[in-house]
Amino acid sequence: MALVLHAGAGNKNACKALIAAEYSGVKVELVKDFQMGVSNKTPEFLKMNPLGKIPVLETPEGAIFESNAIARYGICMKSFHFISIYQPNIISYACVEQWMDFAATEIDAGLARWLYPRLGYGIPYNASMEEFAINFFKRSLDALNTHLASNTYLVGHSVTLADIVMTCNLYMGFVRIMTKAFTSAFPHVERYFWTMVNQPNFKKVMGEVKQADAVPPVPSPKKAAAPAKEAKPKEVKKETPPPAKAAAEAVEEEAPKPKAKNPLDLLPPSKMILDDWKRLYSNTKTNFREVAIKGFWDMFDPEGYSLWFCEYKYNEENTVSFVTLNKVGGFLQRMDLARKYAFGKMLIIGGTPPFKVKGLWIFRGQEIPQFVMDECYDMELYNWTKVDISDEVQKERVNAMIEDQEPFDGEPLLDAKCFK
Ligand SMILES: N[C@@H](CCC(=O)N[C@@H](CS)C(=O)NCC(=O)O)C(=O)O
Repeated sequence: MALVLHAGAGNKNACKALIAAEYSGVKVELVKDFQMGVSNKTPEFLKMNPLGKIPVLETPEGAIFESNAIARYGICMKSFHFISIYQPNIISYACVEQWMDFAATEIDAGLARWLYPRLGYGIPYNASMEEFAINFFKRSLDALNTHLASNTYLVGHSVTLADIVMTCNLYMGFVRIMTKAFTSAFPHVERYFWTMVNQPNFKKVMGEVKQADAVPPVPSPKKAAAPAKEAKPKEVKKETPPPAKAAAEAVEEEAPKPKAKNPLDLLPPSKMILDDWKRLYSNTKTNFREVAIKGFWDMFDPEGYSLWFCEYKYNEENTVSFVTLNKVGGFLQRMDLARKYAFGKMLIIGGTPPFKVKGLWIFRGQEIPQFVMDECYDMELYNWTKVDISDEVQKERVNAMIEDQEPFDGEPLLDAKCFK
């Protein structure tokens, strides 16, 4: 009779048990009609795992939770597989345990610190914490990469339980957040991962695995968990809904309200038409100084618009180039709400880390619009200084930023992004 595994299909922790079962020949079946957030919160389920987490394996002698323990159980039920998959001596056995612990505490935990805030799971997103999480995770991947440079499998010369656990933990990273641009720095981990997921026993459970082609965007702060002081009493009493329901509710909460007029539309008309400037900027391909920069100052209306320099407050944390670029890209996406009232240039500066992020913005009005400060949380990650256009040095800095002048502040540009 098959043992029943309580989990949804595709759960990477459940995959450990299912793949281990494929290797050992133990029959394990997924429970029917499992519903995350519902099935694992019933009194019967909580008797099996008081944490209410999946997976749980029901056996004739009682239930087991913790995916590694379940996978071990599945393997140990067939003693000859215990030998082959755990290796035949104490040191190899210890090495299998070592890599299983490494997979849990370094790979899985490290990945969760990076991925979960982006998915809006519990940990709130924070740019500097993300930087830390990625560096922590890369250190673990580096160690794994070094080991795999001279080993096909984690222990010995065939698949062990350590490979099953490690691959399932890496799986979540490869499919959700670790793009090719990220994993190419760890070629032996890549080779190992793709070799493992293409083993027939893995493939039966995981199917065709497709690597993430983009890092999930940072959730908007509105959708992320609100701080306790902002929670309304009515909402506090509500039972936490399952993720799908929570997502549906979030959409409902954001139903469009009647739009109030933007105060910037009530300002006295300006002779500067921002769209004309954006067009000129985009269409000027040669003689940029003479055409675009000159045209900018001819058009610029210092009464209707203001110019601002910004500088990222935590430049010393910009140690990973693609994370820095993503951070700036995300900022520009979130500025979409200001497209009618703003133009911006963001320079990512430096030939080696840490990269410096500096920008120039034109905003309608004499202040940074309040709705931008309120709605785009990136704004507070930067120091903002109003440009004094009577100062020729500052004016020249504006020109250099519009033009992507290189070197900038004595350093090469990693990239320059434009908001228009
Ligand atoms: N260390 C546990 C982790 C289990 C776990 O975090 N399960 C998640 C799904 S992957 C869960 O059930 N979450 C539901 C909850 O937190 O209520 C294991 O390896 O089994």
